[in-house]
Amino acid sequence: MPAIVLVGTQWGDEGKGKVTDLLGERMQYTVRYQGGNNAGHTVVTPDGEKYALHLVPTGMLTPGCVPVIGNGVVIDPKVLLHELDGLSARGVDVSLLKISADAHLIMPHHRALDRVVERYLGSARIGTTGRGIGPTYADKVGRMGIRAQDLLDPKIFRQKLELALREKNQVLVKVYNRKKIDIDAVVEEYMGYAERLIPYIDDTRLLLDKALTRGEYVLLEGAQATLLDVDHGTYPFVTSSNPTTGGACVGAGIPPTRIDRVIGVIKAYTTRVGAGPFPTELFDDNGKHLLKVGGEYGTTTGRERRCGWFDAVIGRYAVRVNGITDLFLTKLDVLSALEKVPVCVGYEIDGERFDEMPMTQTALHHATPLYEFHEGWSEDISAVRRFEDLPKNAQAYVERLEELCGTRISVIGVGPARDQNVIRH
Ligand code: 2SA
Ligand code: GDP
Ligand code: MG
Repeated sequence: MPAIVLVGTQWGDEGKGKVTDLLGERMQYTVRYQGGNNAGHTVVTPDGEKYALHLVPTGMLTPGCVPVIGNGVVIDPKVLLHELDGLSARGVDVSLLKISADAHLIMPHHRALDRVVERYLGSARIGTTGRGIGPTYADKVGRMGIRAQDLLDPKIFRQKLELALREKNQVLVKVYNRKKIDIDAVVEEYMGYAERLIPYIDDTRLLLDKALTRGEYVLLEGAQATLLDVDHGTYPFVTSSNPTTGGACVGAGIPPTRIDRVIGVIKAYTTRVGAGPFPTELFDDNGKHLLKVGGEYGTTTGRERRCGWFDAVIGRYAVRVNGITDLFLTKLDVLSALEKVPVCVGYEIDGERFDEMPMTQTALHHATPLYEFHEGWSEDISAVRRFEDLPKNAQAYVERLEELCGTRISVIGVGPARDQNVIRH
């Protein structure tokens, strides 16, 4: 059963792109199973080339690996084609890409609604990426979506668009005072995309089933993360899909019995982009230090990420919700040169101690972190490749995180490049 799921454990940007790229060498297929071009995955290849991927699976960068955009993904065709063209121009072979016929399409009305709804929410805004993700998933669940397979038949495409816009144009004009969307223009635009995208459209769940039956390796590559999951995250400050392991089965169309390992990617501290509760967030110079040394800026929107200390309550929660078998700890190098490294081991909420994620969102908003203070290390660790060569205090920090999260930390990232890792198991 060689299907492996890779999930983000915190609020995203843990370094999933780097880890997927590293594992990609051993994979025959890598599959995106949720999200869309809200994702931003940075990969630095051994020759120093830097790629920022949004919609295509990271396996695209591994020669011979088949990249699959699963049914659970929402696709903005214009962005996808732009991304494919950009990669081709840099010499990447994009010809193996497969797109699920059931993946939903992000339409102009979805992008328009995402932006205008955020504006209307005012101080209650989510801080979305503005890419139309939420409205596209809303239409999917509301059974008013348009799918990749609809590109195959211009008549059906137009019918579905007319139906969707009958309602959405009213909303845009009457509720939000925006211009209505012109059906003919959208049909023409999308039929242009169809011409180029049709060769990639496939029955990806059958493809993956056959691959797994042959014993080939499939990596299910999560975007965003556990606390951004619409069911298990800090709702409503979440994305509109299920990045957690369960979502991998639904979004790729493979059963849970096929999954062998779940790798959780966890940053040595915590970041979040967008609004919502964040108990260990720092508003002082330490926060600025992590932002600067960690280069914590959104890969898609360029927004500054909020930064804070490692939160073991979140680590434990992610391990539990996803069934994580191995953790990949990233960015340990960013913590070098700190005198003390605090770790949040629990919360105090209205006088009560919590070791696990509180049941209600209101409680999480009131959580005060309970810290343990670890001795820091001053050495630059970016060239270290063996655990025993890490400074003793860094070793102790990793071992304590492992103990607090309840799962082994198999690999430690000490820099952005593919080979900057300490491999333990
Ligand atoms: P959306 O656009 O509906 O998915 O936004 C809803 C919330 O989900 C958050 N979100 C993200 N958080 C971290 N990283 C993401 N990808 C980009 C990156 C983000 C960027 O890699 O840096 O460039 O800003 C991502 N995508 C969605 C989002 O901030 C909202 O809180
Ligand atoms: P993703 O969304 O989880 O794929 O993460 P992003 O690519 O948005 O953000 C992670 C950033 O950290 C990227 O710029 C990576 O190149 C970088 N990165 C990943 N692992 C490490 C590491 O171990 N150390 C350092 N310094 N940077 C890392
Ligand atoms: Mg990212």
